Amino acid sequence: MGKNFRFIAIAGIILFIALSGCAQQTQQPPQSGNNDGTQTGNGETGAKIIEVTIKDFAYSPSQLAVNAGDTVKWTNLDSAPHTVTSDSGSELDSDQLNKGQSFSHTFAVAGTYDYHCAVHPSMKASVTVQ
Ligand SMILES: [Cu+2]
Repeated sequence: MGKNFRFIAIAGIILFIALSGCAQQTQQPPQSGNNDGTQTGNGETGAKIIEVTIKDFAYSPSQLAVNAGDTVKWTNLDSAPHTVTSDSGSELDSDQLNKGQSFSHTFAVAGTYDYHCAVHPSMKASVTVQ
């Protein structure tokens, strides 16, 4: 009788510890990190970063279609300085980009955004946001 009671008590304590251990584990978030909303690509929102290179006095690709919420990143590979400047309005208004420098912009509103280089106005391109 006394032995049985002790066994049941110990078994109960072990069971209690095991259960509370499990409960603690399930309280942890399923994923660590990536919860700050700054994920780049393959996140739940599907927002992407699309790269445009500036080389030989041209934007490549010069015609670009993106989704609202996407970010476009221009990188100047030329020795000459370039900018990313809206033809009208102020959606795109980069500083002068020297070789190796980048400019990023996130498009929130659908539309066609024509832009040019303020240093070389013959350099033209556009981003269409859908
Ligand atoms: Cu330029």
